[in-house]
Amino acid sequence: MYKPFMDFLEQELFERFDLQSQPIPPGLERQVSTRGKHPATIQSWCYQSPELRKIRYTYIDGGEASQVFNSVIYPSYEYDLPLLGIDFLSFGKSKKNLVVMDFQPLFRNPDYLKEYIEPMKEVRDRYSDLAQNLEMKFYDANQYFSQYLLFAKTDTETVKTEVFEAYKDYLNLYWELLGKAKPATDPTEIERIRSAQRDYDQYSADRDPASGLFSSYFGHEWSEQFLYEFLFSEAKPKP
Ligand code: BLA
Repeated sequence: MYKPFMDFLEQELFERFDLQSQPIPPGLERQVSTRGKHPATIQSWCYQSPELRKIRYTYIDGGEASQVFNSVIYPSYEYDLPLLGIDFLSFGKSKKNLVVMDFQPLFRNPDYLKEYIEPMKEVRDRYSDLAQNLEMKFYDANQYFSQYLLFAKTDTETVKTEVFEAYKDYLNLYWELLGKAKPATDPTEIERIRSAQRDYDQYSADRDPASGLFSSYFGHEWSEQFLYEFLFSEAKPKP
């Protein structure tokens, strides 16, 4: 379902960046669940490059029951760029697909939004039926999401066509913004960015709507480890 999206991202990354594979804690890189009716496999990849400190993506292949492609790209602490977030989900035979993609802003002051979020408008406007203004139940839409996120419930045919086009356009724009970005040299500024990325991890780990899904497939302990030691590894686990 979303494998072509993952393959495309991988290809882009290897073409554009000098990637170094990053270790994933033992037991978290790949796991097979036999708890449900059908086996489900979860597998993750992690890289870094000089300008991207963490690139991670995960694929859950549960056959017809579940297909998920999730990714976050964290720029190095010298760049205040938004994080690139991708969450594409497909559950059940009904083939309802939820697609979310955004440049997740670390700050919200007008200059920041003008520099990194306004450029998304043009792309978003080309795919206005994929910006559905759905309500968020788990997250606060005004915290780490932009005004121009792609957020849609749609059918499989649209995923293969329009969503894939939109995905490539958003990715291209992200590479463009990264290419133009000037790295900070002021340690105070770098610390401000580091701290904002850490807050994002904490916020995301504590609210991740996938926590229940991970627990049901792989158990509570594995789920907590996956969230706090891999997906959002700058976050501190709840005491
Ligand atoms: C929603 N994401 C969801 C849901 C699940 C996941 C199960 C709930 C779907 C539903 O309500 O039916 C799944 N989240 C995952 C998985 C991982 C994960 C499998 O982190 C990790 C492997 N989510 C992100 C990122 C974005 C994101 C990077 O992880 C940014 C684009 C967005 N996911 C996002 C949003 C929703 C969602 C906006 C709807 C949440 C809401 O209703 O508040």
